[in-house]
Amino acid sequence: MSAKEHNRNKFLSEFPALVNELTEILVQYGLPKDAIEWYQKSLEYNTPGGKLNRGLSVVDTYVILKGYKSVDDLPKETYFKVALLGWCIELLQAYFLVADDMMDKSITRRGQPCWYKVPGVSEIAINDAFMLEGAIYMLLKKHFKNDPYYVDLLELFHEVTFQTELGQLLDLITAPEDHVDLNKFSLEKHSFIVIFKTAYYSFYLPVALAMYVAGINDEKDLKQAHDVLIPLGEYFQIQDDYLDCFGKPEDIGKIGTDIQDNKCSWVVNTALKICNKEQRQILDENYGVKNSETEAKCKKLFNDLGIDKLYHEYEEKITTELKTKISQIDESRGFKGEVLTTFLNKIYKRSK
Ligand code: DMA
Ligand code: MG
Ligand code: MG
Ligand code: MG
Repeated sequence: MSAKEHNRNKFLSEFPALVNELTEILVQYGLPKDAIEWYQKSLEYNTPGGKLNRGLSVVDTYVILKGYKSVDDLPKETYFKVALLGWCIELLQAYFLVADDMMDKSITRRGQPCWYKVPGVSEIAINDAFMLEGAIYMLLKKHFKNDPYYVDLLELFHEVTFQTELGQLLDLITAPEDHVDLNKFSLEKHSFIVIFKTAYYSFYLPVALAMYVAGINDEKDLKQAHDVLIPLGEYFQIQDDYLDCFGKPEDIGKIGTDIQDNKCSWVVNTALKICNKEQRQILDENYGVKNSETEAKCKKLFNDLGIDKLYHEYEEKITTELKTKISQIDESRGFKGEVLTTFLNKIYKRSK
């Protein structure tokens, strides 16, 4: 087994105990058995099935900041706490995804039907999403209440959640179902949307959490981390947009919906920037229309425009820029550029 698989399995093995803790809360409240089983099923269906990059990153970051050689060198109690924070991000992610899939009318997620598509769930998924978020604060209170950085953790989760919701708001209102107006799109608007809806919670949050636990939390260091992780998160969501159109469902575990959903994605914004008048007309007539023929016409146009090549050029350019930024990190107070390099290596040229 590779070290990567080992770390993932170790992290996964913490999850059942957290489900038990959350179950115990419902038992204490005296909830009936069917409600307890429903919550357990929602937790298990929606939380552990993904790549777990965000959750694992809390552990990886802590290990690097504290100078441990491997995850196995952490004291048991410390491992439990950083892994728990990792699972709190995965719960946050589960909460966003359950809601996102309803709002985006998606079909599959992580290679299985979206939660709201599971027979008998439908709109109950809205409340299930809230309860996935609620789990974070029950767990934080139980395990961090007496730590000096407890309020920092709470404020960070709350602020990042709000930022993500602002990004989702802008993503949704820029993609109205009944009115396609490509003039509303731009790469600048795209940048704003993706920084808010993805970069904060997926990239800044895991590192900032590990920094608080490690006690390396000078404002200057949080800013250094932020200033690399936000553009890195923007790059990650540009990959997500690219893969929505050009990725294989077997790889990404979901069927792309951005074209039919009229999304302000990197792909369409890049096309809008370089297309001629006739091509623009094709987009005006076919983008955001809910059927697979119009979707195929858009995909053909994206191929004709060489979006694929532009994407690979973007990927090389941003990677070089980020490496330069990372090389300039001031490590005098204990923060380490290696934390950021590890992140970059995880996503560079990803296909899933
Ligand atoms: C992702 O946006 C953002 C959040 C907060 C879930 P998206 O709709 O592009 O994600 P996906 O492609 O995974 O549905
Ligand atoms: Mg979506
Ligand atoms: Mg979405
Ligand atoms: Mg997407």
